[in-house]
Amino acid sequence: MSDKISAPLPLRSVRVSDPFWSREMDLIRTAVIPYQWDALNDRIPGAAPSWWAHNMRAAARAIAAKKVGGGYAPVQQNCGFVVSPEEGKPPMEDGFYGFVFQDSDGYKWLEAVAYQLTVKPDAALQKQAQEAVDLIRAAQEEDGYLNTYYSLTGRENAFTNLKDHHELYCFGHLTEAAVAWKQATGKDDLLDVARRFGRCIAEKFGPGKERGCPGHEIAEMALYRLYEETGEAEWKDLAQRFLDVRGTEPSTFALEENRRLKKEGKKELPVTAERYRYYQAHKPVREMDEAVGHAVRQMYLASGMADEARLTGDEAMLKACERLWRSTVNEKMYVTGGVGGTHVGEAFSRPFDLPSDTAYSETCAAIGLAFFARRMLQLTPKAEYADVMERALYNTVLAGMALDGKSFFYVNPLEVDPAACETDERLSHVKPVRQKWFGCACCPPNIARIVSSLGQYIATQTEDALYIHLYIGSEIKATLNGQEITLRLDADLTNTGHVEISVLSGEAEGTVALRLPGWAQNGSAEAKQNSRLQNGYFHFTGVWRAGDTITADFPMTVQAIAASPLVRETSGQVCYTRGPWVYCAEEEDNGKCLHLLRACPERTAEVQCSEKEIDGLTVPALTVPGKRVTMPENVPLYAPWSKPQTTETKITLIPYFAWNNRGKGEMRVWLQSE
Ligand code: FUB
Ligand code: ZN
Repeated sequence: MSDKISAPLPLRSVRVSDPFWSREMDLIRTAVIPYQWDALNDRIPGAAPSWWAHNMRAAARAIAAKKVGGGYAPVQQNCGFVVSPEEGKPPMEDGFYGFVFQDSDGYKWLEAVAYQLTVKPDAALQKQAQEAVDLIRAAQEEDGYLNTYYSLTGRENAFTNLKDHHELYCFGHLTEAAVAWKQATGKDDLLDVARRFGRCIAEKFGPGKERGCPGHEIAEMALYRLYEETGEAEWKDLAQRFLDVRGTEPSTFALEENRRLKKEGKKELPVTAERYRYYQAHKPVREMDEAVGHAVRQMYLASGMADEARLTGDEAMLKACERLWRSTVNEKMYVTGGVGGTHVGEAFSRPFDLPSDTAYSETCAAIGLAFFARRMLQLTPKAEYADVMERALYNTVLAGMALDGKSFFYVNPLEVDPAACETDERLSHVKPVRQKWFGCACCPPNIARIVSSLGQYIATQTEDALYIHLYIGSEIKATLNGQEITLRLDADLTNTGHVEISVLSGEAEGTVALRLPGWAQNGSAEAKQNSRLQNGYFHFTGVWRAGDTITADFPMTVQAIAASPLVRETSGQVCYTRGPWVYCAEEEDNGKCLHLLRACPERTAEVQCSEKEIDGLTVPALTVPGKRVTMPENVPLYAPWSKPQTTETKITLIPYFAWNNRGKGEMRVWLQSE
């Protein structure tokens, strides 16, 4: 295990001032959070209903009236089915609606609010969030159980379907929110709710009790976080228990399925683990070597595993994390930092199966990849982890939200033809425009929470070293060998690639390490100390005093990128990147039929960088040389081959995150090359 285990700085120690990212964070505070609160309360006309506040209130009423589970009994459902009010009838006051994991949406919202309050206190926002906290508290049962689905539909069925029914997932999100709320406000109210639910869960599935583990992971990393916040070992023990049970035989998922089958008088299933690959429960976690199954779950599991490796020094777990990392980023990650090649089960596909148009690349999965990357960085500060984290954050995560913060993508394809996705069943998961909300709205509040906690991704520190991972302008209070210094980080990753770090106050001895980004291998960094390049970080060691500076230059060269020849879908295609940004072509700039464009990546001298305004935001755009295949009139479906006729053209590219902010149209990340 590396002796360089690092921790993110407390959120309030990193004040983001970067023009680009502060706009994103402000947008979340001023537009996204109020919008999402309205969504959770079903007040957005024309948007899919959330039912979050409805379910919470209904559960709170049922609990107050001691009528748990009395109101409404929907047919037995899987997580894939949503309960809606009966056609033409208003919702029942005591009915549960939505997906079984609907509770989690509000928890994520609350977590985002807590981060925002940490960096910028706001009494009105805190009051609103307190309403949500009070509502959640009221929806908790006497024994600590908290899940509106089961409280409203039949508590006696609680914990009978861990595989699909997400109780432990909701607990995980509740816990993440509770820790963030405690850190923001100093209040224990939500933390106590999480603890009480945690104890109710541990009572049933804790060490020495019934074997069980989450069907959708997140509880693992949330429990480690609760342990780190409170120092209470019971949470670490429960997280470990979940990790240890996962993938062992007899499979707990098979056992619970068998209990249901037996009740129905049906034939029971073999209790082997292999059948639960989709849930990452096909083998013991320390033996895992390939990213498989549902992509968000896989990323969340890997994050929890990395926490376990970090907090317990478990070498076998670390090795498993490294293998999962290699599988993810070497074989299964989109150039945009998205993961999940297939919509069938929102899942990882086989290695190198990365189709552009049918891609799933769920926003939450890219967020999960950023979680995993940050944790791998904490274990070992290697630039490649930060490269991937940056790729996910700057591209797929941001693409998940419109520039005005009021509509969202769940699926993030790399090629869109609106006419195709509006008519072709195989593309029914791909939306050509962002949506106001979703029946399954996991992604929008997930974006809100990760962007609001951006400070946790910029830097991490050990006892004697501060690692700068992301070049996002900010003021950072760090501690080196017990002494505090305040640094200012200025960075321009939209134009020059110039970075400056200056010590504003304090004096401390130790190392300040700067990442050499994968996209700027000829970059340089200078300070009064000599630097040592290790694992892709320039290490500057010495005494730091006010006025000291480090300057770095990371050339923002435009790069033409090809995928491995093993990726069938992008064979012969090229995509452009510049710094952390991945680019795409849109119909708005380049006309229809983007598949007829031919990029000319060898003509590098003709590439131009410029600025473009998109919905009020100035983004760095590119113009690259290319050709357009001409289409003669009345061309038959088949004709004798002849060299395609082309005309010279300039292809305009914009950063992928900003696509679809100028109306509906075609989009392509990968262009055919000449
Ligand atoms: O199942 C909960 C969340 O909903 C998952 O993380 C997403 O993939 C969506 O299925
Ligand atoms: Zn999602």
